Formats: sequence, structure tokens, C-alpha cells
Amino acid sequence: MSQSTLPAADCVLVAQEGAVRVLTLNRPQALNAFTATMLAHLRQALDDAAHDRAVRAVLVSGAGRAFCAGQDLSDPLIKPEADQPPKDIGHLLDHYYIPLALRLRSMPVPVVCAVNGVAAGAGANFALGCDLVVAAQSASFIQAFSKIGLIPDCGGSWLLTRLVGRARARQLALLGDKLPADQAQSWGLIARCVPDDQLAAEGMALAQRLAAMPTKALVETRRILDEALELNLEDALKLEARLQSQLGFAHDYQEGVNAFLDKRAPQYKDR
Ligand code: LHQ
Repeated sequence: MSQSTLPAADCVLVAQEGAVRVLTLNRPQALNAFTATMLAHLRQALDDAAHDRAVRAVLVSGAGRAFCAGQDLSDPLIKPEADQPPKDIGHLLDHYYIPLALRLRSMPVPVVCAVNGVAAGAGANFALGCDLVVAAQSASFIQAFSKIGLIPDCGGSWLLTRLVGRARARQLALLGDKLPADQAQSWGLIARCVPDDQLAAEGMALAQRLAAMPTKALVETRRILDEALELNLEDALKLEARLQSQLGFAHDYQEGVNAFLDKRAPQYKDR
């Protein structure tokens, strides 16, 4: 398979492998910590993938030994200065982190995150916001916020209790300890933990596999799994019926059933 590099800002590398758009966070000297510029490029790269009909899945990873150390604490936008009044760090959330987390949730294709090393703060919660998270054995997850006087952001407040339950969410968020990838898997925080030398192949295999599946159904599955948590049973059943009805009119359902009955591989194309 050939991997062609597309034009992009250096801090987020963009490549295409078959129907998979590959995004690599690329500030390894700072453990891929997010600057405002990098957050803008990451969101743009996700927008571009969303709008390109040749893309059927996205794979995100980090360059170097880390996945992402969260917000770059030396970014002048948020770094406290002794001789200046405190800055409004909420501005960064409003303009960068909220749109980024919502962009992930509204992607019209599945997003796989291959966590190659430490994922801290907003870097951890960005990863956890992806549809499938696979991590290298040496990777870890840190809710680093409490150590610098903050709360979990980039969706962490919403995700953590849903993923691992109240007691473990509080343990992670209050103490800010490092959670090794194998424990993250056994707690249900992530889908899989794999040996380091298998991460790249495993992440790509998952993304390629999802890319060959009925994309619309995957995206609606993401939606209903989240929305059902807020609904009573009857409303969840009604939402299932409404979405199922819509999917039933789409090409991929017809193709899936016909391919099954014809005993051939399906060719999905809806997006
Ligand atoms: C870094 C960073 C970093 C800059 C490592 N920034 N340089 C939202 C809105 C507004 C404000 C604040 O935050 C947020 C959201 C958030 O994400 S808050 C959480 C921010 N992240 C953190 O607090 C994590 C800080 N980093 C760490 O605790 C450690 O670096 C971890 C545990 C990630 C990795 O530890 P080590 O493997 O021991 O690496 P290291 O600490 O030696 O870091 C290597 C280099 O990367 C080092 O630079 P240097 O020039 O000395 O080699 C670090 O300064 C730099 N770096 N994280 N977030």
C-alpha cells in the first residue's frame, strides 16, 4: 500500500492510505502538546476528512514517544505571567477545544485513535472522544488537570463517568495518576491494548476494516449509543425505529442484505 503525503501544516501531518485518512500529531519535542495553532490545524484536518467523500475512516496517532501531553502549558495564550493579570483560559476552550470535541462527535466517518505513548490532559480526552481507541502497551492515560488546578476538559467531564463509572472516574480525575494502557483496557476506558510493535498495524487494520463497512450505519450507531444514555427505554426504542427506518432506505442496507443472500462480499458506498 502506498502512503502519499498531502499538503498540511507540519504540526499535524496528513496522509492517505486507501480510504483511510491518517493524521499524525507532530510536535514530538513537546510530546505533541496542543498549541492553539495545532488545535486549529487538527480541526481543519478533521473538517477536510469529513468533506472528502474518498475518506471512509480516520486514524489519529502521535509522532515520537508520546501521543499528546494535552494543552501546551508554555503557549503564550494561557501561560501565566508574573507581571500581568490572569488570562481567561476559557477563551481557548470556547474557540478550540469545544469545536474540536464536537467535530469528533459529528464526523461522518468513524475515527480510530492509536495511542502510541502518554496521553495527558486534553490529549487523553481527545483520544477518548474517538470511536475506537487502541493503545500501545507502553502508553498511558493521565487526567493531569487536577495537578494544575483545573477540571477535566475536552469532553472529559462527560466521558469519564460514562466510560468507567463514578468511582474510577473520580479516582482518575481527582488524583491525576497515570493509568497504564493494559489497565485502561481492563477498566473499559479503551477498546484494546496491544504490544508496542503491533500498534501501527493494529490501528490501520481497524481503520481499514471500518472503512469497508457501511459508514452511515456506523455513524448512526455512534449517535444512538450516546443519545440512548440520556433517554428512557421507550424513547430509545423510538429513536432506534426512526434511525433504522432511515437506514433501511439507504443503498448500504439493500446492498448488505443482497450480498448476504447472494453469498458475496458487499460493496458499501453510502457516506
Ligand atoms: C510539555 C508539556 C505540556 C508544554 C510535556 N506543555 N510542554 C486547557 C485550557 C487551558 C489551559 C490549560 O489546559 C487545558 C487542557 C489541558 O490539557 S490541562 C493539562 C495539560 N497537560 C499537563 O499538565 C501535562 C504536563 N506534562 C506532564 O505531566 C509530563 O510531561 C508527562 C506526564 C505528559 C510526560 O512526562 P515525561 O515522559 O517525564 O516527559 P517530560 O515531562 O520530561 O516532557 C518532555 C518534554 O515535553 C519537556 O520539555 P523539555 O524541553 O524539558 O524536554 C516538557 O516540558 C515537554 N512537555 N508536556 N503540556
